[in-house]
Amino acid sequence: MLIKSFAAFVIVAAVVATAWALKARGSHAVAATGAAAPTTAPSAAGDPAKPLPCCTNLPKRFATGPTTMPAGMRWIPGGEFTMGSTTPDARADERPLHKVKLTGFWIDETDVTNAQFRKFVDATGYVTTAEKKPDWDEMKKQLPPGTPKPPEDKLVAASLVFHSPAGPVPLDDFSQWWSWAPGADWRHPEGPGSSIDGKDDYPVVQVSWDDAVAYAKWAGKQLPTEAQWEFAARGGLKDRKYFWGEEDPTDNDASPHCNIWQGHFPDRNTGQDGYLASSPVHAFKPNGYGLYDMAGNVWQWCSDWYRPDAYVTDAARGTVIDPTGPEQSYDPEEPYTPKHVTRGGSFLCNASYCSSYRVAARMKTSPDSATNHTGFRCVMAANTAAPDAKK
Ligand SMILES: [Ca+2]
Ligand SMILES: [Cu+2]
Repeated sequence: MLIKSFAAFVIVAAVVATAWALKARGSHAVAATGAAAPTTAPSAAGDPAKPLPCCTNLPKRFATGPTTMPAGMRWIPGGEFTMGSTTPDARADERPLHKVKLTGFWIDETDVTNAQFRKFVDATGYVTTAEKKPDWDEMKKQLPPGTPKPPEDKLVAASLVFHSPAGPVPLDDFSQWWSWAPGADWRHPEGPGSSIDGKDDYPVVQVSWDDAVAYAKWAGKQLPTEAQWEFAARGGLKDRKYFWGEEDPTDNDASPHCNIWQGHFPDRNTGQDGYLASSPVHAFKPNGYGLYDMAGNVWQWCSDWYRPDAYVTDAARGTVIDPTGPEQSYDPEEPYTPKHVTRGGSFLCNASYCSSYRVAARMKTSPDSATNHTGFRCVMAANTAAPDAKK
């Protein structure tokens, strides 16, 4: 059964912490993927997609990265960029603008797909967070002191699922469209009765941050830092609002750039972009770096802890190099709940509500939360051995 009331929602708050974020930020966020492959190893000179005329025959010991292109990954040349946004629709935590310098890295062209995640689960027997009964002793650490223990029939394996309400609802009450759904997990993203049959090339969803990290470790990769994610998402464009430029998405785009919500959130989705929910990872055109779904489709976990003032701290340090985020999470909207950053927005994002498909938009979600619009992709350092091509 689904929890319908806000009160009941609060009770299971530890695993649904993201929903607060959405509510408080005016976002429904709780929440992508590929292109052509470089043919040469990355070098200190940068972009491996461009053969280096003078050093393609250098001995391997001069190379700084894998000598073969990791399958399904793209090389993001290092560089300096301006992180954050000050556009009128930018949220407070996207400010101030600050300079970031990054070492080059590999990043998955697409979000991790159902087929890829299945390989991981088949190989390891891994059980995801959503498939486990919540541990009240852990949950209560993330809740205000004195929060009563939920009834046993709510403390079951479950996850958050979006349901479109029948009509317009107040946008400050996310419980109108998020339900705590027993039986919802990565194989059943919308709960019992739903499945991922025929969706091998869709992004895996209903994965917690812990699940994403477990997958990444198995694949010999990592989750991207927030700075890596934003740099990669910008696709080589400088100071743009979207990976395609400045043009705001509309409900009638002849050629939509990404999978978001058209119509009236959350009760009427026209699906004008072709998808009412998530889309296959190659459904929309990639960005300038050949990366798919760096806006819309599903949110993507990053490695960083979330703090709203993270950029204030970074800006005070001058140009920051390969930042990994704050040492500890703090979200004043939910001070007891640690949260990691999510990026990219999802098929639920709409300009009226959160426009989180902007390259600088940030969201935050507790590590044990999973939803049917959150997935992830991985990165790999340049000096890592190329992982199994299929992972
Ligand atoms: Ca859509
Ligand atoms: Cu959104």
